[in-house]
Amino acid sequence: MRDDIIGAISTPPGEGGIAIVRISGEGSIKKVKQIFQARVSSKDLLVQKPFMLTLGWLKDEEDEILDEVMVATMKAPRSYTGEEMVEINCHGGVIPARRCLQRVLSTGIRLAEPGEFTRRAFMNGKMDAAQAEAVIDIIRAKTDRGLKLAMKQLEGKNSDYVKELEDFLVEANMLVEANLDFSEDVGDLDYEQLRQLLLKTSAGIEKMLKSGELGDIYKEGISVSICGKPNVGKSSLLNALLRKERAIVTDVPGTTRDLIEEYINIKGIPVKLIDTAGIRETRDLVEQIGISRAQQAVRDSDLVIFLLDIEAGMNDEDRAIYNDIENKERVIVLINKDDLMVKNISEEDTKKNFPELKVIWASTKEDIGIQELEDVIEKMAVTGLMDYDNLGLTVSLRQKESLLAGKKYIQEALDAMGEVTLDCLGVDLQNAMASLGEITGRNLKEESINRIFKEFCIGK
Ligand SMILES: Nc1nc2c(ncn2[C@@H]2O[C@H](COP(=O)(O)OP(=O)(O)OP(=O)(O)O)[C@@H](O)[C@H]2O)c(=O)[nH]1
Ligand SMILES: [Mg+2]
Repeated sequence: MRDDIIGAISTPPGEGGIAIVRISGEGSIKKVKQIFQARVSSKDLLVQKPFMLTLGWLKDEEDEILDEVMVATMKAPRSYTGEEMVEINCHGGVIPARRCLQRVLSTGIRLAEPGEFTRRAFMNGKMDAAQAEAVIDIIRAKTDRGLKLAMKQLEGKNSDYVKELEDFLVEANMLVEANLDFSEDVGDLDYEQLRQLLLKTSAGIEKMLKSGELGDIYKEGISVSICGKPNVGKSSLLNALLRKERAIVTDVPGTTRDLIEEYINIKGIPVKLIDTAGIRETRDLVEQIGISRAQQAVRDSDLVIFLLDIEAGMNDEDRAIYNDIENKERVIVLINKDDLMVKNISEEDTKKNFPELKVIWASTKEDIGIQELEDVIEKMAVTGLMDYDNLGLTVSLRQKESLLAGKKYIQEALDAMGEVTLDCLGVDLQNAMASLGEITGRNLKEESINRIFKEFCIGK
């Protein structure tokens, strides 16, 4: 672990009110003192109270003023990284921030690697691995709900939950070890007690995995494609959901020829909406390509809205499109243009044709059924997972792998109980503990640590 002084611009590039250059490492304040002159000349950064801002100027090599800045100092271990830190607030904008950073680096401070500040926080015990992963989720949160979940992880909710499970394993391991060492004193191993402990742990892991699946929906979102034959109102539906005229709408069949993707937030779930070209037989090459893209989008998306035009009714063309959709349980049927007088689709028709499916009667023109559609999308996205809502955990891919490995070892122990020697059982338990231990990352290998931080940006 390197412990030199690192620096980076921590605010995003571009124009802004201010930009912040962050510096961390033993001796940071002394370095900045060399290039900073306080407005009130008696103020000395070295003795300034931590977390207080000092106004002054950043000076270049010729002692000319580079920028007017505010400087905050923090002393170890009371900082983000746990090290001595300085934050220089300079004027926002690409050039001031870059010049400020250059000046900082000219004092011998090294440019930080992506995620290095957070990595140092992790190394210095300021946060565990699960919490470090939460930092990236916070930065990338797409909805309030996603942010809330990430904040819980940062507070240590995942870690607390895993620790509870680890305690069960420790207890189980103690039972086994006691019998290994002093079998005459303790009598035979209470297999039933051991079994209960392992089942409890395994159930806890399963709950965490399910909660993670739910968390993923709020974190990563889902994709929803809109399909149907030309002119049924697919683009009108996209616009209605977006509440803006995004896609071209005309009464000419075959208006949309390419995929149109837009993001919306449905009750905290980030949803990628995909409007597609109306599917039909055509000799037009461009339209053909659009249609094959539409079919691919329907295959790839999590949910499919299948549109029908109430006036046009349902003909063989519609039936063919519907029959081509795989996994019908992810389909929502939307009968559009319900504002029209002429209705060629009745409730009996839909009951007959889509007995298992959710059918919504809508008019994109009159804004009817759009709210209901949103409700249905939300409900379908979280089907089977709502029971785990109260746990409120998000689980990263890395954590998921550790949980699955832990579960596998516990299952092995359960299967082998009574059939193998106690020390074999002990090995399974040790492996299970090691797997769960990876989540908070006490004994994480360099490679896994790198994996956590490789997604970070510079300056975080
Ligand atoms: N009366 C009525 N007309 C609608 C409604 N929704 C769409 N339309 C009309 O239907 C026509 C086709 O709408 P689009 O949204 O372009 O249909 P589309 O399915 O995207 O068509 P393609 O892109 O050609 O596949 C337009 O003239 C719309 O104004 C509705 O709810 N009621
Ligand atoms: Mg269209």
